[in-house]
Amino acid sequence: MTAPILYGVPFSQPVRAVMWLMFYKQLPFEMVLINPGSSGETGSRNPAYLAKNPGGTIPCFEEPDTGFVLGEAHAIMCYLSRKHDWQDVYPEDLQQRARIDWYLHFHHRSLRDASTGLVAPRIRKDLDIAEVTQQNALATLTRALEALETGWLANSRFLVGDQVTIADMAAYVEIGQLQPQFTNVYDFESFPNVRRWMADMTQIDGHDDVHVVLTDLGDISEEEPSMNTIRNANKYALRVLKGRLASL
Ligand SMILES: N[C@@H](CCC(=O)N[C@@H](CS)C(=O)NCC(=O)O)C(=O)O
Repeated sequence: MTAPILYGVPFSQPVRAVMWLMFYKQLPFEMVLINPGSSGETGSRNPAYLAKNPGGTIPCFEEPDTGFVLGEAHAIMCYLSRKHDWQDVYPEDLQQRARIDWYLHFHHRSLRDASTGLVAPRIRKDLDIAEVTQQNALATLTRALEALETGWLANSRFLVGDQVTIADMAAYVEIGQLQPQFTNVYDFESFPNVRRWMADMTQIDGHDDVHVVLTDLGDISEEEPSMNTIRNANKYALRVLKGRLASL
């Protein structure tokens, strides 16, 4: 069987979620660099890539043996979990699985705004995100963190019970990136349950592998990185990831 391909860059949050799952389950894959928003040869807006993923977003997943292609991080994670029967991260029990799906749907208009409000304005200058959009995203993020703090994480170790699932990986790649050891652009002081959960997530296999890009980029709270710095961090992380993939 030819290894599946994951298209994207390590800095992308949804790409990291899919990579994390595959590292965690030790599923070998090939990583192909696709730059979000670019129409160049390796860009997500290039016709060759749009033919695979008409939405023009990363990640995109491909199985060369069958030509099967799939976009959307959560769809890819659910597909892989079902295909390989990874019941620990996506249990077959109808209600447990439905609760994970609940979070995965909730995510898109809630925690995802961590990137829109705090990270993309510093990293994706090309998107030119309006100040009002950033403020709205920040308000949405704070409401979502309150929901995690008083609901999802109030009575269980992980988002859905005491086992890590794909819901945790999807959530962490958004808010984990904001922590002091990475971009350092949000104060989690008033969210102790979220902080406790983030600390637990750093111990999950694959965490360090998929976060190399953020460790390399470092704190961006004071000084915004140049496009060149970001490009180099992505390239460096890709080299490291490829090295780790070779040993899977
Ligand atoms: N809902 C999508 C979101 C994917 C997404 O927004 N990816 C960004 C990069 S982090 C992207 O490809 N943006 C395309 C662009 O900027 O044109 C998923 O989870 O896969």
